[in-house]
Amino acid sequence: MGGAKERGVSRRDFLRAAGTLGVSGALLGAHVNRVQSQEKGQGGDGSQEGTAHSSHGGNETTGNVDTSGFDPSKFLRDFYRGEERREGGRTVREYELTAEDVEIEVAPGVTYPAWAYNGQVPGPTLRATEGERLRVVFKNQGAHPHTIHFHGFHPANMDGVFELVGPGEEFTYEFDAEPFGMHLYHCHTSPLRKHIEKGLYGAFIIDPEEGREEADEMVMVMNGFDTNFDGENEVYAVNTVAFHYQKNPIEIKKGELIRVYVVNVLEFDFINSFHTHANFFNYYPTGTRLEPSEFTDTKMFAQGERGIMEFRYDFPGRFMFHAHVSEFAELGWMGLFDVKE
Ligand SMILES: [Cu+2]
Repeated sequence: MGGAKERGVSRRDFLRAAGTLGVSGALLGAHVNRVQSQEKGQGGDGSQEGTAHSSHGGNETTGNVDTSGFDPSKFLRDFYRGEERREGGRTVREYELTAEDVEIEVAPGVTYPAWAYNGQVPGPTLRATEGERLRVVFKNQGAHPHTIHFHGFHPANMDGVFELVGPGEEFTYEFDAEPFGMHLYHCHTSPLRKHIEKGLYGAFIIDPEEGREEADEMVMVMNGFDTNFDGENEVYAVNTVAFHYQKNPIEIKKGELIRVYVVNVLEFDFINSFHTHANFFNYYPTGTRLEPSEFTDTKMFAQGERGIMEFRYDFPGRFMFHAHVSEFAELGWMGLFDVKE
């Protein structure tokens, strides 16, 4: 394996195998397109040999993922606010999260045996307002012990680290929503890397009491999948499905404020990134301050790093967004905004 890695072809070999072994042939399209791109001088080491076609820069998969169970286009703007009630003069939100073992499709015909909250990867995007009381009823219907570790403030026994919840067991986390910002939750059972990489994570948004400016809001969880279990990711994405937003561009309105809650949960790779084409965004690290720290078009993210991006598009048309780690982009982490008049 080391030799293959040194030549920098192990992930590409996987994609080739996905085609030739008849697993699906789906990602083979991505492989072929990428080789063509490399031959045309768009990067890569140029050592690949293949048949050149006219497609240029057309990194994509052939075929479609079945989105009847999990649709990244719906997930994008789907916020789980729990069941709201009043208790002792304050708002309490009660959520239910259940860990399950499920097969998910991360590229056409390429399935992954995931561990998932509520049967989906990422888990639902939890949303609350600062100061509210949150109650999260966690049921473990998977085959391994799991927990939920929330980023934010809470007592030690609500930290989801030592109180392992075994298969068939249940645990209720209860704490106040603070501080406001863009956070995440994930399983914290050891080996941690495995429990995160398998899919037990989600975004956790706490809105400031005074709210934020009205915007078209969306969530992007940067993730990846080790589909051949070699300790490397073969598929990269935002919201799980490789190239989903490339094939199903995100429609936004010209001039409208767009707010993207973004988090990097990628395992195995140390760094991820987010780049917007033909535009710059205001960036709010962790979303914990109301003033942006930066106006840029590219941000780097370590694992667990997250923030809020705000921008408007002044020109109609299709604009790419992708990881500025080129290989991630070519293996699925790429999408389009379709700006409408
Ligand atoms: Cu776990």
